[in-house]
Amino acid sequence: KPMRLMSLNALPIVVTMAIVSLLCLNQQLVAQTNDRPNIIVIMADDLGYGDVSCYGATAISTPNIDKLASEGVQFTNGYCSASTCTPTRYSFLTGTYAFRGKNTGIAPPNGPAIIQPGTTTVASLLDDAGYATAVIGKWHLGLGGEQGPDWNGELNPGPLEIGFDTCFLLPTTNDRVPQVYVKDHRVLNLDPEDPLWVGDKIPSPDHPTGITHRDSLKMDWTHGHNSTIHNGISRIGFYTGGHSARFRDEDLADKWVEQSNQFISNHKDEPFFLFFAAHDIHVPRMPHERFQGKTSLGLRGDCIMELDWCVGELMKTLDEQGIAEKTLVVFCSDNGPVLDDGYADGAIEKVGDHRAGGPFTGGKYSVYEGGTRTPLITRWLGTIKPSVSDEVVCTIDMASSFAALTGQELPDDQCRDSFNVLDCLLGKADAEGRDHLVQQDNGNTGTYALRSGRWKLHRYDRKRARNVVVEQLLENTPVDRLQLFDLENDPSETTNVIDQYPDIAKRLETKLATIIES
Ligand code: NG6
Ligand code: CA
Repeated sequence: KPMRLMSLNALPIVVTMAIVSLLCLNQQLVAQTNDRPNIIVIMADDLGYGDVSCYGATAISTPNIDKLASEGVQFTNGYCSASTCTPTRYSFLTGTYAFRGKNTGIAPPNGPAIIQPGTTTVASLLDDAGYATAVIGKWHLGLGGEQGPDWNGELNPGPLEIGFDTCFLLPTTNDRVPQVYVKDHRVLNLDPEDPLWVGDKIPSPDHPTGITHRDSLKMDWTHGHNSTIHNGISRIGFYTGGHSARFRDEDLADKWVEQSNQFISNHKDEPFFLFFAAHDIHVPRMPHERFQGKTSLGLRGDCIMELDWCVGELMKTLDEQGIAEKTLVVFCSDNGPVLDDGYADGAIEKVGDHRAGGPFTGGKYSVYEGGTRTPLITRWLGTIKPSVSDEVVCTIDMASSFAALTGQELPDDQCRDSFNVLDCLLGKADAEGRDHLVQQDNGNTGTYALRSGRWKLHRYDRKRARNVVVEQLLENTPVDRLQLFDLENDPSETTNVIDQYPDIAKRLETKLATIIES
């Protein structure tokens, strides 16, 4: 009896203790979730190492990107994995080298989805970790099943099938048709009475192209880009219809910022992941009127200014929402620079002393450093100590690093080329980056480079390399099949030292072949 009384007396205490411990557990969970920062990856398009002022540009000023760098880690050995868009984006999202995937080269206007549903991606792993996930901006990774995008129906699979909760996209790049937004699975504002047709043949004589109506263009083409005209600019590929869905090039950046700010504000109380895929500074370079003519570098410089403005706007939103200290921001580029990429926009004529690739040789389309060594900055106010890092990190490493940051396990067969360089990204002292990195130009072309410490081996499958000298018209320069450079003494890759160091070249050649074949 006394026992029973005691236990009855103890009951409220037990219940209270249970409630208290449940509350604590709950608080712990909440704390854990709060510890996980929001993540914004801002990926610029075709932005070179030397194109922003914190990386040495003097002909142009990029105050917002510079501020990001001064508040975070500025990498001097930051890379994207390829020197063209689609393979870098593929690798960034999947943590896998693009040469391992099928059809990972520059995607055409009607290209099907390249990343298959079920693949682990940066988005899917953050989705699993409880993040709200969005991609806003340029996609260029294909949409739809094997037949390609059903522009008037459901665009599936796409980002939503690989981990994004929502998307607001330009389907490819803006030099490719069509100029419409895709929101989730549909073309936005499409009038069913005026269906959108995208194809590879001239649709009708009354549909102007850059060849038939060249005089009417507001920006002339120089190579390619002479098919359907929209907004006074002829593009790659043909299309008709979908007029109510079409946008103006000049409004793209504003749209990305507006959509992003909305997403950030809607999700400010939960962890979110935003992939802000800018179109700047890809061709056609047609920034908003308020940026046109504002730099000495012509439209290419004006687009850099517009990109910098976007960065500033996003950071302002984080401040306004009071979440700047809860947000890890990564700024990067998808490949190195190119001046004339098919339109007469004055980029070469106005370049002056500006070196878009900084001290490096080559740019977009090339495996010289300028093709893949690009601005890379991380900022997490209050957590990251501002610094400059010489460690080697790559956009392909975001998958493993974000998995580590959010406590996600990666399946063994996924994200296999992604290294966990989280400590480097967070600017921790003594953190070590990658000891090697494969660079490629496009899809599965067979042209690669392997950086291993101070050494870099180029391996070409053809006799010429593209865009070695960025300040000239795109040219193909003769190259030897194998070249070795000593980045420590020759960061600009001017002198092939393969004859002096045959053993090192052999070691790197074998290592490269092993990675490619593994
Ligand atoms: C090339 C285009 C170039 C650009 C590039 C893709 C021609 C002659 N050149 O084929 O203008 O669109 O593809 O750029 O059409 S990327 O940054 O999206 O990879
Ligand atoms: Ca690009």
